Amino acid sequence: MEKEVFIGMGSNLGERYHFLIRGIEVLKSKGAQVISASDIYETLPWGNQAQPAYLNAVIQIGWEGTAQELLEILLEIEIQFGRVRAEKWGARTLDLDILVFGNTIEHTPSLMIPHPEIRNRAFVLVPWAEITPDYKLPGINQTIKSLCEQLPPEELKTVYPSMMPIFPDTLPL
Ligand code: PH2
Ligand code: MG
Ligand code: MG
Repeated sequence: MEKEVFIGMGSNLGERYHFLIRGIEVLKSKGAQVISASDIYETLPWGNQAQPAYLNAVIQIGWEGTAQELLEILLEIEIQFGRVRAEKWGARTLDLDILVFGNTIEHTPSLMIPHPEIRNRAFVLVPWAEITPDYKLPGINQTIKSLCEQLPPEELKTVYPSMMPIFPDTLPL
């Protein structure tokens, strides 16, 4: 049965916009059914602040396979777009995180779903609230909109709407 999955996308190196758009296209070619996509936001780096600003977005997809299969495909796509893992929370060309996978709750070293940091991150909650504000996180009886409203104001200030459309007619590259 097809699972409803949310994916957080981020890029802060090179052709950031291109990486997000192409990332979605490659994901589609691997069998993901793209249901909706947020706008793209420009966000200040969270964690290690000595790195360039990010572009972030959240997409909602339908996925027939397992979470492990999806995870492997996301890692493949990250590598295809030149990602090199040097340090935790370091700069990256493309980061694709499974935020939620159906109703699955799994906390193993290779897979943590729902993603444990969702509640603290404006760069995830703000784009997400745009596409499915009333969606309730599995295991937590709270909507995305309400989690967003609970973010500290200084955290909300790290997220700026970007002028970039997520589905342009022509790609920049
Ligand atoms: N991702 C991180 C670390 N810090 N900051 C922003 N603004 N956006 C991100 O996607 C991001 C981050 C690790 O995955
Ligand atoms: Mg990641
Ligand atoms: Mg991440």
